[in-house]
Amino acid sequence: ATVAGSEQSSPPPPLLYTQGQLDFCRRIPKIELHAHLNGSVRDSTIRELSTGLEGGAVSLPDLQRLTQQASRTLGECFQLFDVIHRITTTHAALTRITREVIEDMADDNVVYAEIRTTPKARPEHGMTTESYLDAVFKGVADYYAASRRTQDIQVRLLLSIDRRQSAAEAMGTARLAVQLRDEGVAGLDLSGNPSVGQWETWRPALEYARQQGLKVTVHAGEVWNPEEAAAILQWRPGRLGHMCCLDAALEKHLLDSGIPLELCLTSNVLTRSVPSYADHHFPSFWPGHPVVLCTDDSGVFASSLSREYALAAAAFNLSDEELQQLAVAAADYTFLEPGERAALRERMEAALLVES
Ligand code: 6MZ
Repeated sequence: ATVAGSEQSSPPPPLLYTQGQLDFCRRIPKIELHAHLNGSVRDSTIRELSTGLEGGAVSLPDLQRLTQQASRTLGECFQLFDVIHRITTTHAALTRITREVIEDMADDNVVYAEIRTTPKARPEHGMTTESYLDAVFKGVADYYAASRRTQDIQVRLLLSIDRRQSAAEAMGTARLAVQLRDEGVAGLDLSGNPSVGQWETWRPALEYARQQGLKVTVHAGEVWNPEEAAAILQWRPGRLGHMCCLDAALEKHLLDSGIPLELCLTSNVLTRSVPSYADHHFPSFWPGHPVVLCTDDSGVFASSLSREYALAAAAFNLSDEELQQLAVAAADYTFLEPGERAALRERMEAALLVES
C-alpha cells in the first residue's frame, strides 16, 4: 500500500531491460486496453500543431518545459493535458492524431486496441460532442484506407467521462456511448484528475450505460482515497484502472472481486502513484488475478506497449513464456462480444512465439 500525491519531480532511477527483452516484446502480438487518445499523441505532432496557433494558445516555453520533462507529477500531467487540448481543437487535428495513434500501435504489433477519449464540444471551432467523435471515427477510417497490412489491428473506442464533468454532462457522454454502440464504441470510462470531484456525481451515468448493456471501466485508487476506491469496487465495474493506493482490506476486496485490472507501470511511476517499478503492485495481483499491461498515455510518458512489457519483464523477472501468457490473457478482458473475443484469443494463440 502506498500513499501518492507527493509533488516531487526528480525522476525515479532508470530501470534497465535488455535489447533482447524489448525485441521479444515488440514481436509478440499485444492488446492495448487503457490508452487515452490525447495522451498518446506523438511529441513531434504536438510541436507541429502548436506552431502557428493563433493568440498564443500555448506558450512555447511552457510546452517545452512540459514535454521535455523526464518525470511528471499528476498535477503537471493534467496541466499538460490542458495544453494538448488547446492544440487538438479542430476536427482535422483530431482525425490526424487518431490515425497516427493507431499507426503507432500497429507498428508496435498491437493487434487489438480500445482507445478512450472524452468527446468535447468546442463551439468556437464549430465542434459538438457528436462532430468530435465523427472526426475520431474518420481518423480510424483514414488509418484503414492507408494501411497495407494483411492482418490488421482491430480498434474500438471507449468514451470517457471526465471527472470535471457535471452529472448532466456525464449522462450526455453515457447516452452518446450507448447510441454509438454499433459504430465501434465498446464501452464507457471514468477518468480525469483523481483529485477532482465525487464518485456519486457520475455513478448514475455509469449505471445508465450498464443498464443499457454497455461495459464500463473506472479509474480508481490513482491517489489515496480509500472511501472512493471502496465505493467503486462495490459498484463492480467491468474493469478497473490503476488501483495503486490500496490498504490491505481494499486489496483483499479487489482480489476477491476478480475484476480485471488495467496496469500502467510507467504512468504510475512517473506520476508517483507508486514509488518505483520494483515497488509496483503488479506482483500482488499477477499471476492469479486478471491483469492487463497498458500504456495509459504513450505520448505524455514517452513509452509504448512493448516497452511496458519489457519493463515488467525486467522488474518482475518474467520469462518470454510468461510475457506471452500475459499478452494472450488480455483477450478475455476486452469489451468485445463473446464471439469476437474468442476469435481474438485464437488470433493471439496462433501467433505464439514460445510454446508452453
Ligand atoms: C486519469 C487520465 C490520465 O480524453 O482528451 N487521462 N485520467 N489518470 C490519468 N493518469 C495519468 N491520463 C489521461 O485524453 C486525455 C484525457 O485522459 C484522461 C484525462 O481526462 C485527460 O484530460 P482525451 O482524449
